[in-house]
Amino acid sequence: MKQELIEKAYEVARERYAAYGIDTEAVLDLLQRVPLSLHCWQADDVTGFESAGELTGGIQATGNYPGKARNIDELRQDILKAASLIPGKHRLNIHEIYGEFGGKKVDRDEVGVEHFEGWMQWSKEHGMPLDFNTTSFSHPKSGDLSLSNPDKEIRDFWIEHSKRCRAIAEEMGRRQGTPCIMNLWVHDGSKDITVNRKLYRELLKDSLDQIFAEKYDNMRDCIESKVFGIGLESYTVGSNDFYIGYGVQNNKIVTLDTGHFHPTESVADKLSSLLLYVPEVMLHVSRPVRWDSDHVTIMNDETLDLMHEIVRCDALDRVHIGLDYFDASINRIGAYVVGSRATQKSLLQALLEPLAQLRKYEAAGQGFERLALLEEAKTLPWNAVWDMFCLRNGVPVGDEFIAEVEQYERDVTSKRN
Ligand code: RNT
Ligand code: ZN
Repeated sequence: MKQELIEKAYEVARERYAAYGIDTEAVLDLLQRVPLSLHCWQADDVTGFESAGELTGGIQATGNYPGKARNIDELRQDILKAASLIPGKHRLNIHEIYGEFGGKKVDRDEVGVEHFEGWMQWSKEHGMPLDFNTTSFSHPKSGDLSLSNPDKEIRDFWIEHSKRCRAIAEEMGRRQGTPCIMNLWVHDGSKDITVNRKLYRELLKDSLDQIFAEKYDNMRDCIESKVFGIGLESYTVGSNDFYIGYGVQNNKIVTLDTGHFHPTESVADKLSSLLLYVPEVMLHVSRPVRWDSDHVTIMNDETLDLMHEIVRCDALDRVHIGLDYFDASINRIGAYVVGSRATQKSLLQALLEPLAQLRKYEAAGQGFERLALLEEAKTLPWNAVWDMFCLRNGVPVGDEFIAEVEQYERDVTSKRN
């Protein structure tokens, strides 16, 4: 797009917003300072580098679009390509199974900082701080129960794994000078009617107590609940109630994955409650199509509502925005870019909301005026501000990134088989 056109449109937008008392320059500055935590697993359908075994743990990546990253170099190359098409500076969220194991069998209870040395160097080189995740799935000991397994040997195995992951996260955080956020999600649950529900939850609670016993300064723990997994439909040990209780009692960050709630439940509405009781919230922004299907995030009502709530709660410094989806049916780099940009576009609209005026109306009981302004705000020229954001960040404006993704496909990913 012509720079001149972008600048002209932005000038008009700036004036339109100024009429509502909104300074678009200040908004652009703010948006610039909000990193997304990009999930590394969109590049290779949650495969990782530990083994070529199947994905288990009640999650599934469907589709077989060609060109998936087959090794760490390809994965890094793809992530950098995606990042070059997303405005701003971002973080990278990796799972334990993405370590550099050098072709050796390193079991999950043997993993150490050395397996992430390369990642830490790479992260420094590219200015992408790391976040981290324990990995309970896709392993012979995953079964239906990991941290809540009544078999002490299996449970201890996963406790050891999780403790080691925290130590790795601590080292990442120490070196990058910004805390590494470590997410703990375990798939534990059962397919059919379960009569010992309390037992497994007691075990999970005890495992978490053991895992979190060591205090660290450079990493933060977050815990992620879920409604159900595939093949684990009747019972999830780490339910929403379970982790909210645990998070409140132990001052842990709670992770809200937008695919992990009942379809009509508003995840956005949870923020203003949770933020009263837990220190921070981590988001896994996804698009659940009828269930936790991990479709690519788009700028739909759910994503917009979520971003609006962060801003309305004045909680940009307490909510971490991570992405979590894995679509194997379309170009994977394109999937990264679409989901990331959709999240940022939603956040931008939230930042441009004429909130002061809306709140005045609300306080005065002027329901019609509030509704009317909310509707008008939807079509204010936020898109011109978005284009300016892209322009200033030196990334493609508008749909220009499509051609870049296609070019990369021709040059790089289509040559993989
Ligand atoms: C699964 C959880 C979890 C995973 C990733 C791979 O339902 O959402 O966050 O998607 O850790
Ligand atoms: Zn998630």
